Amino acid sequence: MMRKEISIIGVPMDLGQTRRGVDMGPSAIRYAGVSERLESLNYVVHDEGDIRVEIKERAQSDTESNLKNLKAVADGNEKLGQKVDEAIRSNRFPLVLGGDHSIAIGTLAGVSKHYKNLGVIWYDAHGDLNTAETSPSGNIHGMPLAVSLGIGHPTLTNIGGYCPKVKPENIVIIGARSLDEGERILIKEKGIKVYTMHEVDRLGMTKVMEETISYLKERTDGVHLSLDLDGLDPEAAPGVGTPVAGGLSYRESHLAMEMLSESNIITSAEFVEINPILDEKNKTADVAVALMSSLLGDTLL
Ligand code: 4U7
Ligand code: MN
Ligand code: MN
Ligand code: MN
Repeated sequence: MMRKEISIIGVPMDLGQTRRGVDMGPSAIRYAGVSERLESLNYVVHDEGDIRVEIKERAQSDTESNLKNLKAVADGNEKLGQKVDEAIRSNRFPLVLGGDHSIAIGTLAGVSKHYKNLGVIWYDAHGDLNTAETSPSGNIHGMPLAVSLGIGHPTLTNIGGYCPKVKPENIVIIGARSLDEGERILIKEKGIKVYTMHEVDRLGMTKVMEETISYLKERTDGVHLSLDLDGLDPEAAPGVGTPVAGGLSYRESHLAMEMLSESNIITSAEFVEINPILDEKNKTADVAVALMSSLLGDTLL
């Protein structure tokens, strides 16, 4: 059920990866007019401001494992989980603004305790299913989906005080086109449903979303949308740290959001990985706000 009130929670996190600027994502999205846009759809919007995140220069890299800024990423996510939990307790729809994708760990920690069978749509060029062992980079933003399955460093998998947050059969990945070897193995081993760009090309976005919605409707009691802007083609969303060519178009993405809105299955959402330093005149933040608006019921008529 869609809530009539929305809590916007900003997370200026850039410690899950190595490029500067993604911490400014929440500001860019606010500047693009997120509150006004959602208010025009008749929501009551509560902007809760930003979670406090340690600044990069002072964050310590973990020397025992291949995990950059482990402690600082974990701290920010604990705080985020509590904020998201409070929003849902207040009967508000949590809308989380990133920040890099490591923040999905905290979002899901706050969301999942409210559902017996949470579904997750992972809209992304990547699988984000790495562990310290399989990651080529050591960047935690490439790991949040694995962590939410309970696979990874215990400091991350136990955030929120419970583990796991999601079951593999309740996940749908859409837009994948850059998967590391360890991620491919995990996808097969766990039977995670993935619509790569190949499937989107073959089936079309309409069919992909029809299948996704009926698949999740059958087995879940709430669905979180985790939308990484790099799921879109770099032409539509240039302001991201890890762009991959051949992505989802602006219109395909709107269609996906519109179909999710019609289905009424989405109970929380986050929009991540916007890097204003790499962007063109705030284009990527503008796209994010337009997609949020479609997701939350803008029908164009
Ligand atoms: B994002 C990568 F190796 N897989 O783990 C890694 F290609 O949140 C990229 O989806 C991860 O943007 C991208 O570092 C994380 C790499
Ligand atoms: Mn990505
Ligand atoms: Mn991602
Ligand atoms: Mn990225």
